[in-house]
Amino acid sequence: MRIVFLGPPGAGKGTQAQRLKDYLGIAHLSTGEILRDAQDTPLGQAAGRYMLAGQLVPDDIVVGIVVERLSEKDCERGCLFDGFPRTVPQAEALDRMLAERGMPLKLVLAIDVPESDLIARLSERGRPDDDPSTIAERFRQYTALTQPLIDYYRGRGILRQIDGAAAPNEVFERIRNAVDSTVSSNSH
Ligand code: B4P
Repeated sequence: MRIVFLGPPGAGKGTQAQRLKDYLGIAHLSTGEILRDAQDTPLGQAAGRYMLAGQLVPDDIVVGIVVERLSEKDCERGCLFDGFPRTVPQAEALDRMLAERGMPLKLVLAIDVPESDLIARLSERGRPDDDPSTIAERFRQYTALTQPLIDYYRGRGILRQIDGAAAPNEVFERIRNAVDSTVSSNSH
């Protein structure tokens, strides 16, 4: 099973991907986490400058990371893409990578949360890229570059929108229902 988590900054992609990974027993690929873990390397330092400015890291850097991670053994059984793709060129690159492996994308979960809730969540978390002006830039980048992916995947019939404005356990129940119904319709 290949699943993408889409959503604005702070929608809970990382929070829910952790739970779904445990539920399905498949690999979890978070580009944000990989980039943060690489902060002591030249690549991580280059990426960190974009992240601290609230901007997306260039597509070639991110796609390179995903190509490498996807070739690891644990991704053979399936993978949750958390925060990737975030641009149309990244989505096209993912299509090519999965086609080469004969592993089509089955489901895209788009988590919706009102912007006022997102600002409150991120301000509370307090990561270095969670200060007010950086948050504002991250929202601008999301609207301009990532939101078009909603239509990209809706057109394929694999998009499910999830209301993410609830407690994490409740949001997970909604996600689990969407995943279970996709699994059962794929098995027919
Ligand atoms: P990410 O690491 O993907 O992070 P995010 O969008 O900030 O957060 P996420 O939606 O995962 O929210 P979380 O569960 O943590 O990206 C960070 C940066 O990396 C990007 O800005 C970009 O610069 C770069 N990057 C990553 N991928 C990239 C790509 N593909 N291309 C280019 N650049 C890329 O939740 C947030 C907070 O809310 C937490 O404190 C959590 O505890 C809380 N929370 C979660 N669910 C909640 C709920 N239901 N109710 C209340 N609080 C909740």
